[in-house]
Amino acid sequence: MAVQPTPEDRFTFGLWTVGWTGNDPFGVPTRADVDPIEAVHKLSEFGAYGMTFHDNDLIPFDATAAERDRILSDFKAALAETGLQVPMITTNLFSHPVFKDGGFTSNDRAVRRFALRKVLTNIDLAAELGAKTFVMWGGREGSEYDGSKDLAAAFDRMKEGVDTVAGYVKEKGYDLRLAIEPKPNEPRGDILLPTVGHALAFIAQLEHGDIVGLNPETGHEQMAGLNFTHGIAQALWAGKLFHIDLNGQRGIKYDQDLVFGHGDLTSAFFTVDLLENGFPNGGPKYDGPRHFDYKPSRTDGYDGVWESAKANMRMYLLLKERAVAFRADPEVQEALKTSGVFELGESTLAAGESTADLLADTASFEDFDATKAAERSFAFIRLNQLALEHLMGAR
Ligand code: XLS
Ligand code: MG
Ligand code: MG
Repeated sequence: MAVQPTPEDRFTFGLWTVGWTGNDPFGVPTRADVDPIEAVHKLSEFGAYGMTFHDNDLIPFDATAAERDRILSDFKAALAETGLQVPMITTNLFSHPVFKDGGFTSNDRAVRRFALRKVLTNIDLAAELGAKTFVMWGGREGSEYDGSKDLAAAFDRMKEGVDTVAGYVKEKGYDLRLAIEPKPNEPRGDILLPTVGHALAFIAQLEHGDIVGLNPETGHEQMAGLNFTHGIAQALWAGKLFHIDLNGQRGIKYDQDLVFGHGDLTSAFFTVDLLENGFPNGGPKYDGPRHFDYKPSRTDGYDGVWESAKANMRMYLLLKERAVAFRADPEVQEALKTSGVFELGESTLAAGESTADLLADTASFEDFDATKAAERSFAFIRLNQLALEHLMGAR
């Protein structure tokens, strides 16, 4: 089937995705470094909307000010030439050995101050490039041994760090929001803010939580055995789905970062259904970039790298086509109705009904026939079969 991505689809890629050279804990790189300028041209040629990056994907950790300026000016020239946008940037607080015990929550205060300075510099760069989202993935904010961290102090320092950065964004008047990216483990044994739920609860404790939301990643929730679509649904419902990292994962294991849809395909279908069609009873919808955070397998050369970039967009567009057809199918609408999906959109108490009114309503309890109500078949299997048939192109 012919699908052609265009910038209107708002597909974006991390420079570190197509730029991953294949090094893993057991092996050295299998590919040469990618030239960021070439990556800009390739992605734009394929129909992507934008590119994202960690500061050090583009600018080496130890670059001089002059080197930094030259790299940025070449990069900006490539962006201007292609029209590719930079809607998000993020900071590398995990590669350099100085961050081996974390950035914002390192036990070493001098490291924490250095990490904060690194992030604040990068916030200025985000604003300069017109990014609207600043992702914060705390890959090294965690531990291997429970006794090595005062966890309450670690949460205090994490809060202090995020609030300092958010306060700086406000002080500068930047049109930028922060998005925390949860992950349960890897590279640390356990990472703080391991899931969407933990991160949402953390944001509620912040002073500047109004401009702090989430950047959930498909595989990160699935590494914990959790349902990614449920995770982004709760973030959306809370008004906190600021950005999204789409990829593929097969069950509870290391972070596979497969092409989107190459992991749990059924889950990917429902993710796209939610992103494109929204909740069946209405409600908040995601309108940000569709950002791919994947790793082209180290078995592949650059032919495979570029093909895999296209594959992410193609998988998304094919799933979108299937998800739109699913919702438009009159049989599906009928099945949704039979299953009570629209009934769930009705408030449980009537408009203006008080708790006293409910207590006085004998039909709701004293005269309620629980045995009869229990006989209802929700017909969820038929509904799911319809979804899978649409997904398989059988309808
Ligand atoms: C790693 C994360 C990382 C973030 C950005 O697992 O997915 O790539 O998205 O730092
Ligand atoms: Mg990942
Ligand atoms: Mg990610």
